[in-house]
Amino acid sequence: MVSLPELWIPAGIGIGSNQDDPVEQVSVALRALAGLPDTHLIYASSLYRNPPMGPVAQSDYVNAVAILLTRKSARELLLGLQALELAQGRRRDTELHWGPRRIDLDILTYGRQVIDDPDLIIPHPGISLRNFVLLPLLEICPDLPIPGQGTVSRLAAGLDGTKLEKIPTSMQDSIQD
Ligand code: A4P
Ligand code: MG
Repeated sequence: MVSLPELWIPAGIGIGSNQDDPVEQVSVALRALAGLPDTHLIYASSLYRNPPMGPVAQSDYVNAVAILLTRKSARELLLGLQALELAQGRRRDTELHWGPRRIDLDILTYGRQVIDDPDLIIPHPGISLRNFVLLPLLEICPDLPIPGQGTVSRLAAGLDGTKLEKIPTSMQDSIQD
């Protein structure tokens, strides 16, 4: 019997925090992503401090993005990310929609797949409007295709990055430990 090669899919992950030492929370999340089973962390962007988007008055966020290679299905990956959020102390029951959170892990892209289910939308619908997603993606993978929308570099052209402050590496925990 011929065994099929394992299928590894590149997945873009958005990471955000604005509670409980956001630099530390994002660094912890990157290390946790590096330890996900059936998954490799390929690239991690710098961390960027930036003002909150949306209607809720809240503290600044720290955002970053990562590229994984995974053998998980998109749905398994979502469950994996939600388990990491829970393990990191995210409390969905007390959160406002779009309000402050300790850690938020979103699937931005999963290969070239387009998924439009009630509980899983890929590509993430906010990508083209979010400089805190596109500019970190531009740093690590400008040629990444966002299905139906063009590449990261095309989407990021002309975006205002003046409110994104790159956090010096010395302030981040190393994710290589
Ligand atoms: N869901 C659907 N598609 C996906 C996907 N591609 N990845 C569903 C992850 N989850 C996905 O998510 C709610 C539901 O979305 C999940 O149950 C999942 O089935 P959530 O994280 O529990 O709730 P949420 O935080 O209200 O939604 P979301 O979409 O993560 O929030 P947003 O839109 O990211 O808003 N400002 C700055 N500067 N930086 C930020 O990171 N984040 C928010 C949160 C507001 N303002 C911000 C930032
Ligand atoms: Mg989320």
